Amino acid sequence: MRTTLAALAALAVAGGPAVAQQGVAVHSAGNPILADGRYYSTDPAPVVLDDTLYILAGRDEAPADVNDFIMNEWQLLATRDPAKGDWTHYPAIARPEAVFRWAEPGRAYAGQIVEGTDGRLYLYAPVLEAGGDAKDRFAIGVAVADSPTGPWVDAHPAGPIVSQRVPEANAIQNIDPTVLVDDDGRIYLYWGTFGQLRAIELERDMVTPKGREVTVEGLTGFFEAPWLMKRKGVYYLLYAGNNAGPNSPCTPAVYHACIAYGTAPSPMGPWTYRGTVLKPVSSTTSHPGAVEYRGQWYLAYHTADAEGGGHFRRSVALDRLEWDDGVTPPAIRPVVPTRAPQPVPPPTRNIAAAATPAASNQPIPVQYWIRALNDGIVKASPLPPDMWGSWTGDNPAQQWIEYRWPQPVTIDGSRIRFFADHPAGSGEGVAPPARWRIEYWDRGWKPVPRPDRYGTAVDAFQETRFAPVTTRCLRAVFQASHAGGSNAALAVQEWEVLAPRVTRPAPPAEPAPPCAATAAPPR
Ligand code: FUB
Repeated sequence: MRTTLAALAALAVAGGPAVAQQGVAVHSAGNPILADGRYYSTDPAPVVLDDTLYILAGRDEAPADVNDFIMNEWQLLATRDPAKGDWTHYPAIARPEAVFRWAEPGRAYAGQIVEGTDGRLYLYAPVLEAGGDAKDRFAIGVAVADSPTGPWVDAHPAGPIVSQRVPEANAIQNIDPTVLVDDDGRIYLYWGTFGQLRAIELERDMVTPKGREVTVEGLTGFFEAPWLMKRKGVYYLLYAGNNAGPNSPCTPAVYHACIAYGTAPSPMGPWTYRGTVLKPVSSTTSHPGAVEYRGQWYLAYHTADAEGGGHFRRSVALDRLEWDDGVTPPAIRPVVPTRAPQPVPPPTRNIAAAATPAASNQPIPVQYWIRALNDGIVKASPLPPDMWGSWTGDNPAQQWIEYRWPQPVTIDGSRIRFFADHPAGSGEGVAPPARWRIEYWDRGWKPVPRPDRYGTAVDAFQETRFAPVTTRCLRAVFQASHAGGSNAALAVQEWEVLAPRVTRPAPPAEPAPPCAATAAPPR
């Protein structure tokens, strides 16, 4: 890159067609880097320029109860000492419609900045192409600048370099570009989502296709968010994978993603799947970017862990990425995600966190996440992995969820939060139960004594008080509002169980065993 950091700062104030911003100093106590919820940051793409580690990120702006990618601009984080946590934040370095004459505002999805062979910087940016009759109008534009903070100008004013029309017709969603400028100056672009991965070589001008667009195979569970890089002559492709299932090395719940990777001996493949780099994070999407800075490799990704965070209010995190050079090709060791020190939660009457959850429907459909029942997280607009549920399959009219504690506990109340997307009795989607009850184990399942009420309303906790019982297992037994089959679906976002006094419940070291000799549903 031709510019120095001092020149960058001057350029940043100067502005331009895509108005660049001056940076703001931010101290981060750990992950996520921006944690206070003022700015959400997503889809990180790290790049080292002038001995500075930059992270290009999108910006989530969805309200807490909106499940949508509201993303109007890209932002930038910069540091010379990631361990110290001193960052400079450039909150708005480019907007789609300001950079690309042919683009619509919004949907500033996952981009990447790379340094071209000419020393200038190129931003590969998925945006919505205005007009046109493509079924999916996402397209990849390329902007050029001399500073990562901009001003960014369209490097290919004729339009996107990839769309459903160019360089050749395709029927995929053309987002999530990743670019490698190889040691020999050749340039490779990968992109794709929803299980479709494409690659193409580009000319040295960084925008003109060279050869054909190819469909990439061999990367087990590829979902989206490819990240192409090279180390010691080996090509690596990191990506968000979502091959889900109870024994999946990636993720048990289909709405979640792990970060997986593969290797190849040449930039266009063939690719061999190598394993998981990062387990699923707290947001449904996961998105990798990896880079070496001052001799240490880092993985950038995003989570829902910032204040007020969510699946559409994500925040960038950065952790060390280590290599196993004792194998061929060198392997990426699983990344250990870290978080800034968290305040000790106040003592609580809710002892659900100390229990192992279970449910009558086995296997639980892969979009749900039974551990959501007692994770303490309640969302205004939850997605399936935020809850236990029974949609799909052949459900009996009666279903249950259960908590098992390692030792007997004394309890006298419950707070449950049902989810529904259809009213009771509609026979469609997920509905609240017609009625329900709580049972405890005492050499058999028995109704809790003197329950005061069993509310069935959704989107608010329904509290039930009962006379104290001491037990190791507790069940909520639901009668679906539909007679059975796939229409008898139920869902619970959170289930709290209350002890008479406050404690600090800790998760069980090992899954607690069932109380009943058999796991047969109660009568
Ligand atoms: O941020 C929008 C989309 O979410 C990205 O394009 C995907 O990679 C996922 O992170």
